Amino acid sequence: MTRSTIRWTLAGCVALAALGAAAMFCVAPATADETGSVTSTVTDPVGDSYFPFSTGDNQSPHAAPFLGFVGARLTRKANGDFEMQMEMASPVPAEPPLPQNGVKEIWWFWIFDLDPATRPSGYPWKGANGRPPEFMVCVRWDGAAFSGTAIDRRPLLTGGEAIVHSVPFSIDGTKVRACLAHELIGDIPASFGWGPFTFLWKGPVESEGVHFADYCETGGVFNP
Ligand SMILES: [Ca+2]
Repeated sequence: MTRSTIRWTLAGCVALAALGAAAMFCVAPATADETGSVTSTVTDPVGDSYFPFSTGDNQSPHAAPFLGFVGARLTRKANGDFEMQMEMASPVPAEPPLPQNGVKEIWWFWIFDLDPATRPSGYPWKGANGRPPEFMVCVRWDGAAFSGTAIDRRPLLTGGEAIVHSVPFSIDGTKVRACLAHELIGDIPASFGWGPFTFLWKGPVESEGVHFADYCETGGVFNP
C-alpha cells in the first residue's frame, strides 16, 4: 500500500476499522487472453464490510453483505474499452435499503489511479483534500433508481471541473458490472493502480459527508 493510499484510508475514522481487517487478501497478476483482453483481479476478505449508520455503533460487520465485495476485476479489451466487475458477499437487492441517519446514496465503484504522484481535489468530494483517483466508474443507488456514472477528475488538476458521463451498468445477483468506452477515458498509462470500493453518502454527493462501506486495502495494479 502506498503512503498516499494510507492517507486516503485514514480520511474517515470508520476506515480505521478496515485497516485492522486487512489480514487476508491476494492480488493476482494481470493476464491476457487470445482476444487481446487484459484482466487484473483482486480478492477481499468476506465479512470486512461495515455499515456505519445501521445501528449507531459504527461497527456492524456482516450487517450489509451486499456492500461488501469479495473480489473484483478490471478488463481492458483489445479496442481499449474497460469492463469492471465487483462480486458482493450477497446479492444486491432490487431496492437496497438506505442506512439510517440520512444516507442519501450508495455507490459501488472502481477507481483508476492513473498517476500515483497526483491527488485531484474536488468532485465528487467538495473539500480541499486531494484523493488519489484521476478517474472513477460508479454504480449508484439514490433510494429510487440505479445509475451508472463515470467521473473524469483529471481536469481538477488544472483548475477545471470534473467531467461526468453516464455509462452502462448491470446488477445480476452478487455481480455488479459497468462498462467504460475508450473514448471516455482516452489514452492512459499502460500500468496504473485500481481498486473496488463501496461508499455511503450521508451528505449530498459533492460534499465531505461520505464513508467507506467496504475498502480494498491493497488495491490492484493493472498490467504491472
Ligand atoms: Ca493519482
